[in-house]
Amino acid sequence: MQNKKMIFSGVQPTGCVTLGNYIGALKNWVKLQKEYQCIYSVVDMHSITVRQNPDELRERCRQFLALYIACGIDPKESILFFQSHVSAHAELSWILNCHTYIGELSRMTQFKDKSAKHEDNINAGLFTYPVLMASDILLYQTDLVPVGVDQKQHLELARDIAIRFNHLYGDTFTVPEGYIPPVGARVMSLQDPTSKMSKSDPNPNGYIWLLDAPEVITKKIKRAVTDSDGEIAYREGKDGINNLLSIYGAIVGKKPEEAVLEFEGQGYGILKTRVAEAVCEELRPIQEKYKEISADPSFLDSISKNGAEKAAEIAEKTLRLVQDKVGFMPR
Ligand code: ATP
Ligand code: LTN
Repeated sequence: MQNKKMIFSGVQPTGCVTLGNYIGALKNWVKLQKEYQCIYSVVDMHSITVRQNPDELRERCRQFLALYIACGIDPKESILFFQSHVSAHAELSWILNCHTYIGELSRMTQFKDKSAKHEDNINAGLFTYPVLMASDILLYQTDLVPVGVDQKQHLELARDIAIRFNHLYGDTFTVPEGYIPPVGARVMSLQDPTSKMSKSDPNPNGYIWLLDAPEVITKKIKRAVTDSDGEIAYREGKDGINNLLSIYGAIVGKKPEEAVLEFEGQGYGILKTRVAEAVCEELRPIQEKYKEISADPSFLDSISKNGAEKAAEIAEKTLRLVQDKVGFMPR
C-alpha cells in the first residue's frame, strides 16, 4: 500500500444510482483499483444536506455499498466504508471551514442549484458541503479523484484549500488531481438532454437506474427525447443524439465521433435499439451480482466495519498532523 498512489471518491446516498453515476464515476473506480490504493465511501454525511427519511437512508446506504461491489469494486483491494463511521471527516471539516472563505463557497454552482431546488431548507451544511468534500479527499493524502465533470468546481476548491493550508503551516496535504473520463463525464437526462442525468430527478424516465429491469431500460431509451431532423450525427445542437452516442461510446470504449460511424445512414430506432442492448448487456452481470450480495447482510456489515477501521487509521494520522499544525494541545 505504501508505494501506491491514493485515490478517494464517493457517491452520496440520495435517490437511485444512475447510469450517469456509473459511467462518470463508478466504472472508472473499478478501472483504477489495480494501479492505485483506492478508498471509496458512501458519503452519508453529505446526503443529509437535503432532508432524508432515516429508515430509507439506512436502507439506501446498504444498497449503495452493495452496488459498489456489484459494479466490480473488490473489497480485498479497495477500502469501502460509510463516511459517518470515520469521525475524522467531521473533525477536519471544522478546521478547514476556518480556512475557507464565504466568497469561495458562494460561487459554487451546485449550492446555487440546490438552494433553488430546496428553498425551504437552505441549511448551513448545504453551503459548507464542499469543505466536507475537501476533508474527505485531503484526509487520505489523495493523489487522484475520479468524478464526473459536475464535481470539477468542488475539486478545484479542495485544491485551493490544500494549497492555502500548506502555504500557511508548511507541507501538510497532497494537492489532489481530478480524473474526469474523456467520454461520459456528463451523461444527460433522457427526458431533457440539456440537463445532466440526476439520481434525484423526480421523473424516473430521465435516468436509468442500475437496477432497472432490461424491459424498463429499453423502454426508457426508446422514449428518450431526440430531435426531428432524423440524421444520426455527433454535433452541436443534437443534444439527445449526442447523449445516446456518448452513452454507447462510453460502454463500448469508443469516442462518440467514432461510434457515430457505426450508424451512418440508419434511423434513430436502430440507434436506440443498439444503445439499449449495450446498456442491458453492461448492467446484467452487475444486477446478478447485486442480488447475490444483498442476500447476505452480514457480508456487507463486515466489509463496512473492516473498511472503516482501515480508513480511520489513515485519516487519523492526517488529522493529528493538522491539529498539531494549527496549534491544538497534544493529547
Ligand atoms: P443528485 O442528483 O442527488 O445531486 P447526482 O446524480 O449528481 O446526485 P452525486 O452523488 O452528486 O450524484 O455524484 C456521484 C458521482 O457521479 C460524482 O462523481 C458525479 O460527478 C458523478 N455523476 C453524477 N451525475 C453524473 C452524470 N450525469 N454524468 C456523469 N457523471 C455523473
Ligand atoms: N460531492 C460529490 C460526492 C462526494 C465526493 C467526495 C466525490 C463527496 N465527497 C470526495 C469525490 C471525493 C458529489 O458527487 N456530489
